[in-house]
Amino acid sequence: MLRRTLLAAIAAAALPFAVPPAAHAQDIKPRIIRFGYGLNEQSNQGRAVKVFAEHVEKASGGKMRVRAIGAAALGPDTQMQQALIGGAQEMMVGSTATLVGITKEMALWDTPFLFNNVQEADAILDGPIGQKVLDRLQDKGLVGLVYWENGFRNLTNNRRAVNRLEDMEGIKLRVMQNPVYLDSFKSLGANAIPLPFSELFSALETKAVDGQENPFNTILSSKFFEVQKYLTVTNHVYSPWVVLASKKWWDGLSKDEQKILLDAAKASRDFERKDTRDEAAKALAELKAKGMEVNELPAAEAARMRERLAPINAGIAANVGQALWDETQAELARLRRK
Ligand code: KDG
Repeated sequence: MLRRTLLAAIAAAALPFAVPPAAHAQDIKPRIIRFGYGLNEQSNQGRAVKVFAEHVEKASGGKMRVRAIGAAALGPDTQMQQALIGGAQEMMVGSTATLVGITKEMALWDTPFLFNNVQEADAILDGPIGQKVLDRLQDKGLVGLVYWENGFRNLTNNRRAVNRLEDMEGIKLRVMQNPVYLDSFKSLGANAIPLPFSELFSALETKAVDGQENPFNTILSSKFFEVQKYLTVTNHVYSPWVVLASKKWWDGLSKDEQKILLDAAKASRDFERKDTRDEAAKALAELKAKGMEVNELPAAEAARMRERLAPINAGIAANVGQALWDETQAELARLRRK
């Protein structure tokens, strides 16, 4: 009897704190993650952010929700990077090339002709070297989760078909805000003009610039074919995107929440690479169908381009550190011996 009375008393005392399951669920607001990106929603970048969001919501049972904000509505890459560092925005995906002002080791990925194919890119980026570069972001207030594929970059312009290096002479070419891209295209004879991606279409449309360079996917999804006549296939550099989180925000998450985000980032990376490659395989034919005049830079001219750009590598090696440069070259040599 005494035991039953005691239990009843404890239950009665606890009553005010017991929250019915339904009310409990309503009381916990989902954690909202603002995820900014620069291309439009229909692009390979936009599709991959959607996949990331779906994974996060499913794995967290709705407790974490990603608000995907595209078309540089939260500003260009550099502005979003600062917002993450300050903790005013949770996540973004953008070019590694625009990160070199924050983490100099990111310049490794700007190296012209570094990768011969996507297999090499995946092996290096997803291996110890790629992780080492991501880790350098930590003391700058950013967490690099995974690399996505922007892709091999190609040249478009409105002045002339580029069949030999001399055809680059005097072309006002928009480049990313990055010293290697600036120096590379200056050394090729172009008048290189750094601009954020968000200003590129209007700069082409108003003829503030004559041309630009980007992967086929971006040329298609950003409708550059509407304002560009000539497309020259150069594959002059493989360009990664990187999925970033604010370290201020990330450090406040539980280990379970961090694992959900990292797992979703890896799943979206695998989706994005396949989606991007499938789209790129068809993009060239689509761009021709849209009226672009397409040519392949002849092999002899591509060799001249590599030769002309080779001196840039010494500057990159000094910038990223000779040890990291040598490790990357050695790993690439190993992969190519397989
Ligand atoms: O957010 C968009 C940019 O990060 C990306 O597309 C970079 O390739 C790029 C460019 O040309 O700016």
